Amino acid sequence: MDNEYIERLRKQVKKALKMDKKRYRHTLGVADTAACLAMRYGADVEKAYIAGLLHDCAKCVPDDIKIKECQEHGIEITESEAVGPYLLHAKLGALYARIYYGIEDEEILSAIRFHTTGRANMTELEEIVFIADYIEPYRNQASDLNVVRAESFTDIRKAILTVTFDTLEYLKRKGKAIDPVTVETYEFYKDTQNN
Ligand code: DGI
Ligand code: FE
Ligand code: FE
Repeated sequence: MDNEYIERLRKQVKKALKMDKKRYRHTLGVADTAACLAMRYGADVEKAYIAGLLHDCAKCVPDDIKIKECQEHGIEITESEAVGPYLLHAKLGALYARIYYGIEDEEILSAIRFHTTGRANMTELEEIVFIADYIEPYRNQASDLNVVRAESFTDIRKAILTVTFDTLEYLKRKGKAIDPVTVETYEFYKDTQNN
């Protein structure tokens, strides 16, 4: 990895997340975990690390600004994103990665873009960042984390199915608006297990 370049990105993202103490720690956890998963699955370790480092770079932007900036940049706001603008940190994060962090690599940008909802038929890098976000060492809320953590390193697609199933259950329980893309992710990964 290009250590000086990565160190610059790290400092910049640390500053961007300084109002949320635990967010930077989570960010480093995701970057390290994504790099480990890339090693396991033969993906590009540096790209995985960078995508992990930047995946939540727009997390600390106030929700009204998220909406305003998405509108200004022609980013589509879905119904569930209008109800829960925090979801927009993924799309906005990809935009910030490009314009503020100089990331031109489309694989990295789409891994950031889809890290919250996932999508059907994710690229390997998208899968890695999606899962790393859920299993990184500092996460402690999900009930079956140990199962998902082990599964992530043996069968990442099965792990994605477990995660999306649990997320949908959680959203239903909480009565939150479910984005159709989250459902598409679940359906797709369910089908991969049956074939
Ligand atoms: O940003 P992080 O907290 O690190 O993680 P994240 O970007 O994966 O966001 C996690 C939250 O997003 C979690 O509470 C579940 C929620 N989420 C995922 N899919 C949907 C969703 N929330 C809504 N309302 N609708 C969805 O489809
Ligand atoms: Fe996120
Ligand atoms: Fe995250």
